[in-house]
Amino acid sequence: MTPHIDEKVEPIFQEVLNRNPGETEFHQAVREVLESLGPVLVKHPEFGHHKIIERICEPERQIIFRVPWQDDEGNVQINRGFRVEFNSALGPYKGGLRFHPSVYLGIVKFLGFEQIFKNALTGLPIGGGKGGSDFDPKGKSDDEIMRFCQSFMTELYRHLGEYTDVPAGDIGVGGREIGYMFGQYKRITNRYESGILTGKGLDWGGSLVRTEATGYGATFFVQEMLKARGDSFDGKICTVSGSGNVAIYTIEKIHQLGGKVVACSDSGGYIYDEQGIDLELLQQLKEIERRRIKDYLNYRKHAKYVESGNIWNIPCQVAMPSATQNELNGKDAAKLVKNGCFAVGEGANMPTTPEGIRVFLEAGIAYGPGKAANAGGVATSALEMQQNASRDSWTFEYTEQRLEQIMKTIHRLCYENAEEYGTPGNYVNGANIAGFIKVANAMVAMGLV
Ligand code: NDP
Ligand code: 2IT
Repeated sequence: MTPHIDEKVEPIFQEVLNRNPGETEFHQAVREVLESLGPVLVKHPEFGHHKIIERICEPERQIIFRVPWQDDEGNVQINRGFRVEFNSALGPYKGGLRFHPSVYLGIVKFLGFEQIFKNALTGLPIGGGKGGSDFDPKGKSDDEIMRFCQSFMTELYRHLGEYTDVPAGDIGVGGREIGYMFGQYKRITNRYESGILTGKGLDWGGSLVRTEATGYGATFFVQEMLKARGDSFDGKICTVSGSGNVAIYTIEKIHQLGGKVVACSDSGGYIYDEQGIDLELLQQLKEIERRRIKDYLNYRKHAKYVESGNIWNIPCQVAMPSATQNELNGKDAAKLVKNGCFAVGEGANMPTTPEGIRVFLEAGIAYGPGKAANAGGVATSALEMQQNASRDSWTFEYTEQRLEQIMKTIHRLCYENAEEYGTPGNYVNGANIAGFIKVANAMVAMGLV
């Protein structure tokens, strides 16, 4: 059935459009959730009475600030910083920071909005938020990155707290940036508060498996979708877009589970390696040397690099978009389905356009939306918070088991809610409904706040 907004919900969506002009990604993310909620209001009239949808679409707090810093040539640079504290019904605001030139309020709000439902699905006590900056880390020296992070944190620190708001990484923010930001927080406040950021280094409060968690978790989610259809990763040809944190550990876990990833990409193009992506080489190029994916060819002569190429043209059985929003459109989806793809798991946030989603749902393939499939990252961040709170650190094996169990539970929740609300197999509805109901119940219980 083609997704549409129920007539009771339509005026709420119109109001969101009016109140947030020009924020197209935010509109897209809200529309997708609201399309799932018509039947929920029928079963739960109290949510309508308490105006839960209207309240959930309005962030609790939005912070926008100037980030001045000096580059290596001594020039003054100005960027814009954001933190949108969207919803704290289930716990402190939790969600990553993105450093990318495309960042503006509409991107931060779409990410923060989706984070509310994603975090609810994890079953852990975390609310939803997101932040970042239009700063472009590409080509910057370590010193420049450090000065930027210090300036960014000099404003952000006053809004953070173990019980208030706990950021982490996202595009352009990894272990290095979290380190610089944690150092600055500690310096300004004179407090060693491990619980104010996640994704920390293993020697200073970080959790094992957090680096791997999003990619591993997304792969576990797809494994569950395949299991539900009596299938597995074994022998499957896969493509994974991106070559950053999420893509790398998606590739690793797929290989561990017996699949073969033949292509990955960055914003310059994709590489195709029919023997399977050489993960060690990819990690050396991307994690250590911070080079372009094109350089893979220098070491694997038989591979192919297609500049500005479209990775979704490559035939595969499982596709895992793990780069950025709207990277897979209706045409790409149709091509994937035509080429025999029968499972899609989103490591990235909102990588598939609404037309693409429609194609996947109409084709009846297993389609796991980002807010469910990539929840393993933030879930493991919540496990890092647990370890910090108890001044403990768990083993890799134990933490990975917890992650796998969480992903299984999220899959089951999505699967069951999709069935209960009359759209079996539709993980989009399942995720939106299951996440929304948890947050809505908490908001009703806490009164008008
Ligand atoms: P990284 O910065 O580590 O990697 C991002 C990758 O995506 C790079 O290969 C990058 O290529 C590519 N990319 C980014 N922006 C664009 C763009 N506008 N066009 C084309 N390619 C692009 O980020 P992550 O791996 O952490 O994040 C990837 C996705 O996963 C994002 O959607 C993020 O929101 C989501 N996510 C991340 C989580 C985490 O824990 N890190 C958790 C849940 C979701 P290039 O280097 O050329 O820019
Ligand atoms: O989109 C996401 O879930 C993240 N970038 C991870 C957030 C977190 O707080 O770990």
